[in-house]
Amino acid sequence: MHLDLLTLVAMGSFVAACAGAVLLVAWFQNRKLPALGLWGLANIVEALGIASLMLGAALDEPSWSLFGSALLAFAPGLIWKAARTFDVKAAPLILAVLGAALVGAASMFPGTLIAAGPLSLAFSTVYMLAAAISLWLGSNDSNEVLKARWPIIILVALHAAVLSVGLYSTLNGSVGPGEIPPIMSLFGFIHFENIVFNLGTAVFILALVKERSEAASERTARVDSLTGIANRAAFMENAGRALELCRREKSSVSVIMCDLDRFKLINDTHGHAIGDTVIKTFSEISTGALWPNDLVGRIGGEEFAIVLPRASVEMAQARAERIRVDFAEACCFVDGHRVNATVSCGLSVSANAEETLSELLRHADLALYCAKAEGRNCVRADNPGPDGSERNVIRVA
Ligand code: GH3
Ligand code: MG
Ligand code: MG
Repeated sequence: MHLDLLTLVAMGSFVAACAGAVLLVAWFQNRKLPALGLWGLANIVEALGIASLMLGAALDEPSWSLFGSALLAFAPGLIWKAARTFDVKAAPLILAVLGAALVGAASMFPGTLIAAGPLSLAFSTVYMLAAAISLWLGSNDSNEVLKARWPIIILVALHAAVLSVGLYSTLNGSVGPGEIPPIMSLFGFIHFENIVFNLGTAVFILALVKERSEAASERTARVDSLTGIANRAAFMENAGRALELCRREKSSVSVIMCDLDRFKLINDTHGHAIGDTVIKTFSEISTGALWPNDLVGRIGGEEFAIVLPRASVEMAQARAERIRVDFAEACCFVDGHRVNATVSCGLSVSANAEETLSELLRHADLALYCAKAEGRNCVRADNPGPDGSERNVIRVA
């Protein structure tokens, strides 16, 4: 089968239209992903642009060629907008349309119609470069690592490079007006790369969106919705890792269990909304008292656990005491209600982190039980006996 450049160009238009349709369907299914819609629209605009150029050449009608060149400058503008929208950055439509508008405007003057093609290529190169840079800058966000971002950055940057080579060759006059270059030429390669670009970016933008939504669901599954801190599962996982680190370092580790006092009564007296505010206030106070490697999690309704790596018993006691006092002060009044909420804390310490997390939590729980039994609003520490076997609970405050 003999493949000529015109057939390859027509295939490029068809592939762009198909890729655009797939992305638009994906966007219709989830309207919260505007980047997909914009990228799909860009592909459709490009398909129409190529078709218009071909029509212009076939009919020898310059207005179709001009329209095609303008569309081919608009499509990369939309890709730039899509890339920025994906990272929630501003991308005014006027800037995305600017290239197409200037291509159209520049061709209005007598004798300048010939400039439409190169000008369109120049804008396309700039938009692609800007899109690649924007996607690359987005990868610096340490809260979100998306593997599928890199193939897109590479494809977009490569496309910008190929377009710039096309622009250079066009300006160099390597192809005369109206002349169709052979398939085995630079222009054949450019159109082939265009097909790879449209197919590749469509696949990877879908993968990127999927990766982001999966990462978001995973984050949501690990965070307590009321307080925004780690939930039980995430806390246990993180705490297990922190404990393992302390064990390897043979450093001490402390665990504090906190349980809000007579919380059922607070709910019954002041309502569930006030109860929720009290829980949120406790989470804010305990988070504020943490040092960089400390961990806190909501492990039950009104129960929280804290892990303090490398903390001695004195340090853990001081931290628990500070949380207790600050919380009692903050929750004296809540939204105009005299709530007088307090918290009881139990803590356990392991000198070289040899105990398991569940053992440490159990010992902290025993100390917490004593704090409750001894009147609440206090801190008790579970203390290993001198030989590490016998344990007794000591009064802290
Ligand atoms: P104690 O001092 O012995 O700990 O008594 P308590 O009343 O705090 O303990 P209890 O276990 O009897 O009650 C806990 C209450 O916490 C019961 C439950 O309705 C309430 N609770 C659990 N989760 C939430 C929540 O998300 N919001 C609110 N407002 N209340 C909650
Ligand atoms: Mg409880
Ligand atoms: Mg309680």
